Amino acid sequence: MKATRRHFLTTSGLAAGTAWSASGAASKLNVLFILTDDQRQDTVHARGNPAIQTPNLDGIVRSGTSFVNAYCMGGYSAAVCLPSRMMIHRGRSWFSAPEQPEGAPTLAGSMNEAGYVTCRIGKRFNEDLRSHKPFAFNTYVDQEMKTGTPGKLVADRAIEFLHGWKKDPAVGQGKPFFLHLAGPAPHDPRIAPPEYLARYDMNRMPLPPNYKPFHPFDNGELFIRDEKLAPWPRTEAEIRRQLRDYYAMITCMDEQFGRVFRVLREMGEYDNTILVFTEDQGIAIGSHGLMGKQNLYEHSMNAGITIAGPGIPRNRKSGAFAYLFDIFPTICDLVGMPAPGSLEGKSLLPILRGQATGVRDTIFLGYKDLQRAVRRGDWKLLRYPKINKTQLFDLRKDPYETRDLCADPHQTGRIGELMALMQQQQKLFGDTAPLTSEKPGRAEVDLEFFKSRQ
Ligand SMILES: [Ca+2]
Repeated sequence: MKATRRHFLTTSGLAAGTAWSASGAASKLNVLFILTDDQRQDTVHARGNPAIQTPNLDGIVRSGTSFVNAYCMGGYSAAVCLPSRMMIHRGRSWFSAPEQPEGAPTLAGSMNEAGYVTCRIGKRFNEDLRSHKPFAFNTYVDQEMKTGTPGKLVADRAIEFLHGWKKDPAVGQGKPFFLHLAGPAPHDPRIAPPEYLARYDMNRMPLPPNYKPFHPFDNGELFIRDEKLAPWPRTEAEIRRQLRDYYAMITCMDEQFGRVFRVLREMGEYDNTILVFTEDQGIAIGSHGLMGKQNLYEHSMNAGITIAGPGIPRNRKSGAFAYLFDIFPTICDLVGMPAPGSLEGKSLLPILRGQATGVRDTIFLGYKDLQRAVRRGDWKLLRYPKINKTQLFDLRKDPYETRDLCADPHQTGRIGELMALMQQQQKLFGDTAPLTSEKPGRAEVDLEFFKSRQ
């Protein structure tokens, strides 16, 4: 382990002043990049949720550094998975990522250039298909939903690849691997084998602290597909049942990742591998009376990024702001490969090295032309342009966003400053959506309003 660490520090970008060698693979370390689907940041035991069992993901969290203020920036589509994954693989915001010309940089393309054997195993639907093309190996596993065992098909194919990489020169080519696992779990339909369902008592599943029977105003997307996964009012019993299914699915998926880690250990490659674990975005499941991810609350857009590997600080949390599209340049930096200069993402390596406490001071979020949010420090402002509504939360005192401070006269100045910051961020990312409507829609809703749409 000591030798591995020394090797890493002298061959990768983690060592200050180490130049990337253009002669081939800059580092002999492998990279395993796990991207889960619709997994809330708080559904990992080691991230502070005692109610869920995730021993294998816990292992990554305990052996690495977790960025707890990382975000999916939002998206132009109700299938937020698609823009989220496009941002990750193109290293750009959702405003500019779709306009990139054919041949523009992708994470897999950069890893090919860095001398890696690139392999992706994951879903096809709601993915950025163009970013799949540069992978040397790509396997679609959408049929995993039909097996009834979340994560199994991804793990089976990953293990097949790893054996091939080790034993078959045509696959391994004497190069380190970049293995990207992007399966469809724990996205709905939420199916888990009975033994995993049995691990959770439906009647004792903790409700989210911001649970509500229905969302208190019209955010513009109250009846999209995800929101129809439970009737109105959202009852405590229904939310507990859905959380039971969700947690069971995550525990099952976690055990499948454990199979992959076991193979890596048996091959002697685990300590020689950088692990990156994140989710494409979160989901509501009862929080704020919502079910889906078509909103900008923390439970939906906050996504943890955990990075573990030789030389990376262990069992550490960083509060630094990050976007998921920072992963692309960060991985490049970790393997000592210069990131393409055109990316909007920023490398988090200076934070991992302890040379910086942050690389961004603002987080800007958006969903279609219906919602915008900005965060600076602990303050988060959300804006709903179609109804001219604003919310202000102090995330330090109110991490679950339950006390809107917009009507507080002491906050008038802060609201003005954050609205100006939002406009500045719009300019920065090329977002032209209006923040105000001349003829705003009706904001008020009640239970009858929801029932009439059921
Ligand atoms: Ca997703």
